[in-house]
Amino acid sequence: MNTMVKKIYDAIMNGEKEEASAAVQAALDAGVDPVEILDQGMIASMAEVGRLFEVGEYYVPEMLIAARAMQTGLAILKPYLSQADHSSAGKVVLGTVKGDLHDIGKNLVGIMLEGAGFEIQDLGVDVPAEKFVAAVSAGGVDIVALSALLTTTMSNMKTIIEAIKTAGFREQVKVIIGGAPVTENYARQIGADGYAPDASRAVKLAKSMLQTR
Ligand code: B1M
Repeated sequence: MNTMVKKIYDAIMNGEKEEASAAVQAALDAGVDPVEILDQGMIASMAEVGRLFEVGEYYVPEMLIAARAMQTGLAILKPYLSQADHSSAGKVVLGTVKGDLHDIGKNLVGIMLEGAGFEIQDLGVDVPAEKFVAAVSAGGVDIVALSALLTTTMSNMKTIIEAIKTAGFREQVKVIIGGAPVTENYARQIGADGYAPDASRAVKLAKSMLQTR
């Protein structure tokens, strides 16, 4: 691994916010590819944090400070990831489902979609079905994008799709889903229109959704 990228990886693992920002900036200044910074430095580091949590070496506080360090680094990286194409590809309502507070992946999906020209309405985390329905009923929404990181909250994606259907808006919007425990098969099972495993493929999926309309 590039030594500058390794510094970012270590700073996030150790939850060092200032070091993470400085290391991201230094890598950008040195011309390191932003996608390499994101994938090998930041996302890989969070995956290791998750593994350490799983084996009982990290606890929730360590996960939390690592997440804060990642968010700080991501704020610096954002303009480099979203080289905005202002073609107004469509409007996306985005959120992490009810009961779930994980927002880094969701934010990344938002940043990449914005960079691809989509207008984003981010409803945040722990978002109940009614809030998605309210956003869709306000009009102008092309895609509802749902994120879930917990196996216990995935089922709320289905609840949201059903609520949109009950409210009579299902034919007007495409629903795309993603997040670590989510699969293509699960998307089919709950009647979502599509699934993407990561943020860049979420952009491709969103674009393809609107082409098929
Ligand atoms: Co939590 N957590 N967490 N956590 N956390 C996981 C998810 C976990 C896998 C850790 C582990 O055990 N290895 C585990 C879930 C187990 C499970 O359900 N199977 C877990 C747990 C158990 C918990 C708590 C229950 C812990 C506790 O309290 N005992 C608790 C739940 C709180 C709640 O939500 N109600 C909890 C809390 C937290 C923190 C708050 C401390 C913190 C989140 C802070 C924040 O987000 N602001 C946190 C963190 C940081 C993690 C890990 C370590 C990292 C998640 C992350 O940000 N990854 C995570 C372990 C892991 O994922 N390996 C873990 C980086 C991010 C870029 O990836 O979010 O996967 P990700 O997004 C990816 C793709 O999934 C995809 O694109 C992104 C990449 O490009 N994607 C989409 C995401 N959404 C998409 C939507 C799309 C398309 C693609 O279309 C719409």
